[in-house]
Amino acid sequence: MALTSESPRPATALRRFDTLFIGGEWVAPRSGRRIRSIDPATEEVWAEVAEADAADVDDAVAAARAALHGPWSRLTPSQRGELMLRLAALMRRDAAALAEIESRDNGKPLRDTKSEIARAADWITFFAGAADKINGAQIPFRPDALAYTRREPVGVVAAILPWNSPISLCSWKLGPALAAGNTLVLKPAEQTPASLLALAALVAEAGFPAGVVNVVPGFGEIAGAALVAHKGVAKVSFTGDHRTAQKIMQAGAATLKRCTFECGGKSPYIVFADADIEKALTVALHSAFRSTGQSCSAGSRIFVERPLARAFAERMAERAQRIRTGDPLDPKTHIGPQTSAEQLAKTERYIALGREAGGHVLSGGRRPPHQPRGYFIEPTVFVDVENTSRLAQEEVFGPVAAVMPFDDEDHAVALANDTDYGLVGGLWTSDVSRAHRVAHRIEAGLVSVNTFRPVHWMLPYGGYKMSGIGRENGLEVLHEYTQTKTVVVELATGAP
Ligand code: TXE
Repeated sequence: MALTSESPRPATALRRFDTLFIGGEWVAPRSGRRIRSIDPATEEVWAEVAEADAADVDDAVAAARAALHGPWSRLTPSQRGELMLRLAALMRRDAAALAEIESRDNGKPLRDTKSEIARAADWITFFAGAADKINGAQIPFRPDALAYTRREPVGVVAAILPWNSPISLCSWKLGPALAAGNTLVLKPAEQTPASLLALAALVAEAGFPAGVVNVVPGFGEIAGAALVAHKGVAKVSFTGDHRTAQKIMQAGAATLKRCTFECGGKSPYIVFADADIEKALTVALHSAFRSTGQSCSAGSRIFVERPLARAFAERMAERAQRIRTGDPLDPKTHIGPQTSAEQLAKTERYIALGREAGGHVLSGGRRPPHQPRGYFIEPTVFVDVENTSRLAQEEVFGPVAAVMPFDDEDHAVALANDTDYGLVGGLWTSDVSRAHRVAHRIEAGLVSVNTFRPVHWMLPYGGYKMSGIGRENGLEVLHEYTQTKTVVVELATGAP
C-alpha cells in the first residue's frame, strides 16, 4: 500500500461556526451547545459548530412558513430561477473553500469534494431552468366547464442529509424544492455539520428572501427528530439509513407527511465473459472504492462469469494495492479515511464477518500499518463469499468488494436480485439483446450497461425495495415537490 502522507499534517487553528442560519439571520443556538467536528484523517477536533435543538427547529420552521406564504410566494418563477442561478455562480466562485470544509469534515479527497461542489452548482443550474416550466393542464371534461390543474408547492420541506456528500446531496433537494416554490429547513449530519452553514452564507449573498432556506446543524435524535415530527413541515426528503427512514415515517405518520427516502444499496455489478474486461475491471475498482466505499451506489457485489471470476478478482486485488490511501488534502491521494470511528468499526466488523463465513481476503482487510492515526482502512477484495452471507447482503459503506462467480444469465439475475436493496445495478456485455434483457430484469432504480452509476441531474435516481421511496433528479423529481390542485369553474348559465 503506497501512502501519500506519513507525516502528520501541520496543526491549524480550530474553526468556529458559532451560529445557525434561521430566517435570514445568524443566530446563536438557544441551548448554547456546540458540535465538535472531528477531522477523520487526524482524529482531532477541527471545528466547533452551533448545535440546534427542538426550540431552534421551531424557529426555523416558523421562518420557513413565513417565507412560504410571504415574499417567496410573491416572486415569479423566473425570479426564483434567477436567484438560484446566482447561488450556483457563488458556489462555483467559492468551490475551493467549500470543498476544503467538506474534506476536513468527512475525509473525502479534495479533488473529489471539488468536483462534487462543481456538480452541485450544475444541479442548482439545471433546476433554476426548470423553475418557470412547471405547468398545470387544462382538462376538457365538459363543454360547459373550465377545469385546470395547478402545481403548487407542498410547503416547508425538511431536508435531512447524510455525511458522505453533504453539499452535493443537499443540491439534489434544494434545486427542485426551490424551483417548485417550497421553502426548506436543512439539517446536515452531526458528523459533517459545517459545510451547509458555509452554503447558507451564499444563499444570503445571493439575495434569497429571509426564511426560504434555513440551516440547523444538530443530532439526528434531537434536531432531526424534532424536524420530522413538526406539524409545520409538509415533506421530508431524507438520505441515509433505511432504519432511520422507518423512524421518520413513523414520526411523520401523525401529520401524513410526504416522504422521499434515498437509502442504501448493495449494488450488483455483473461482468459477462463477452464484455470489455479491461474497462469493466477499471470501473469496478472505481465503483467499489471511490469515496472509500461510502457511497449508496457503490458496486459492492461483483458477479463475474465463472471461468473469468478468479482471475478478475486477483487482478482487482493487485490493482487495489496500488490505490493511494492518505491525507484528503494531499492532491495525490486517491481515497481518504472513513468519515467516523463508528463507520470504521462497522467496516472492520463486516470484514471479520466475511472471514468468519469462509471468505478470503485477496487484498486489504486491515488498517494501513503505515497510517498511525485517522480512520483509514485498506481497499479490500474478498473471494469465496456466498451471496447469502451478511457481508454480501448488508451495506458495509466501506471499501469492501466481494467478487462472486455466476454460471449463466438467469443465475446472474437471480444473484443480483437476491437482496433487500435495489438502488443501482450494472452489467457489462457486448451482446446488445442481453444488455436490454438483463437491464429490464434487474430490480433497481438505475441500471447501466458498460458503464456504472452515471448519476446526473437529468436522470431520475432512487431505489426499489428497501433502497427508498420516490425519485430524486430529472424533471420527474418536480412531482415530488409539487401537489396538484384541480380547479373547476362552471360556465353554464341558468339553474343547475
Ligand atoms: O445514518 P443515519 P448513519 C447508511 C450506511 C451507513 C449507515 C449508518 O450504511 O453505514 O447508513 O449511517 C439523521 N430523525 N447510509 O447512522 O442515522 C442524521 O442526523 C431524523 C447510507 O450516519 O440515517 C443524519 O442527518 N433524522 C446513506 C441523517 O439522518 C435522523 C448515507 C443520516 O443519518 C434521525 C448515510 C431521526 N430519528 C448513511 N436519526 C446513503 N443513502 O447514501 C438520524 N437522523
